[in-house]
Amino acid sequence: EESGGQGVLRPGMVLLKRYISLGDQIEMVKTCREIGLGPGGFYRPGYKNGAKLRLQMMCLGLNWDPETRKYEDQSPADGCKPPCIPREFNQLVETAIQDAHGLLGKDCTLSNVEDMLPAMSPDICIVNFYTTTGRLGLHQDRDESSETLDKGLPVVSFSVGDSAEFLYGDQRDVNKADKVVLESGDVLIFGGRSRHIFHGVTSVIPNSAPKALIEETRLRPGRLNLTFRQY
Ligand code: AKG
Repeated sequence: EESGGQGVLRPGMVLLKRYISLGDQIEMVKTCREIGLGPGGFYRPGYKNGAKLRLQMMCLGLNWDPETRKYEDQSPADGCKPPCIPREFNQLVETAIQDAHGLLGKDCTLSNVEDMLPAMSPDICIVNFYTTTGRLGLHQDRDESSETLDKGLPVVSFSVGDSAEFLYGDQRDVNKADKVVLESGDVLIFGGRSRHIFHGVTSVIPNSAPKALIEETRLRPGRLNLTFRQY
């Protein structure tokens, strides 16, 4: 089933369409490129079975290793400490959660929006770059602390560049999953009762990035995705 637009996609899951300004998207690309070329920067991670992920990744704050499924203090690619999360990224995450609360609050049957979608202070940012052939299979984000998972502290995801088809659902079954297109500037938040959803990226849509973004940044064809979590 395909979902179109802005709003509450399911309990605890909110999509803010075209939320990040073009100026902020441009800064985000430039900042990620600069950090990504340095120590603890982009690399092509692998799973335990030896298969490589179909994307480039770097972790900020803490390193998450898809091979061990653990958070650690150094990147497995070069042994360096993960770079810090830029302050302006975290500020954007905080205001996005507040604006999501504003949306949830419009539904007057909800007495406390924080029960539906708890607030969080990110200490981890995973930056993924997908080329136009990139993808990511359905999975759950469940390697954070049991406190975070029990409380349903949200994952906040920024999309920049080419659009992507994003699947989400209660089971690891693409046929039972819902689909939404994530475009450049979109912010997706999933916490509360949606914290454990299966989710993944089935395809990146070529030539769908805003022209001005490409002109200003010379971003390669593909999609940059930043997910923020609290360990
Ligand atoms: C993850 O990093 O866990 C993701 O699922 C990324 C999803 C996306 O690229 O939109």
